[in-house]
Amino acid sequence: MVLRRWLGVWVVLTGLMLSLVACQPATPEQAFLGTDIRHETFGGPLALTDHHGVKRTLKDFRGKWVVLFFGYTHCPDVCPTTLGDTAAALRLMPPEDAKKVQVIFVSVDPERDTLAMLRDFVPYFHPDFLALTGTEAELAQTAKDFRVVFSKHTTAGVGGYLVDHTAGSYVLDPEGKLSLFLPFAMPAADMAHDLKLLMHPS
Ligand SMILES: [Cu+2]
Repeated sequence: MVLRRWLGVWVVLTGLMLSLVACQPATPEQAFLGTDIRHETFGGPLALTDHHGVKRTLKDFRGKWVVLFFGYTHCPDVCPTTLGDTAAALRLMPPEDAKKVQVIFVSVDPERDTLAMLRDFVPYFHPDFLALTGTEAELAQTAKDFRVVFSKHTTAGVGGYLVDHTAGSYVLDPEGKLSLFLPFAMPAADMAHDLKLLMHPS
């Protein structure tokens, strides 16, 4: 008899706990770790030339989640770190999800970043990454469209100058609209988390 009574209490308590769990609001894991910018309407056609010499626009990437980053190959820190971390994020994702992501690196140093240079640099991080570049005027317009800034400053070291540039990556949805801004030095696991949440909201 005593056992049955205790069993009854246990069933009631378990039921209560389950109903409490069911009433919990969204867990923190369901929030983006980057900045949600889905309400923003800026952006542009991204009309540039890829590292194979082919003219491209954002429309060519419809159906893909685009991770867009601006930089230059001589960058001593921010660009290699970001490209390496982004490649690591793709490797953390299920292959079928990673295939839906196109990483685009826009070079803002047309003087030194030739197509040959970009062909050597970008696929080193991941074979599917694509570099885009253009004339100074095209790049200035694209940077303005995406609210990115860059400026050269001379140094005594090899190469003669560095290019300060906006760090961090945009994520664009398969229709080409802004979704997230991922800050510089975001861990690969956090990037993978955000991309997964964008692809599979629930
Ligand atoms: Cu850089």
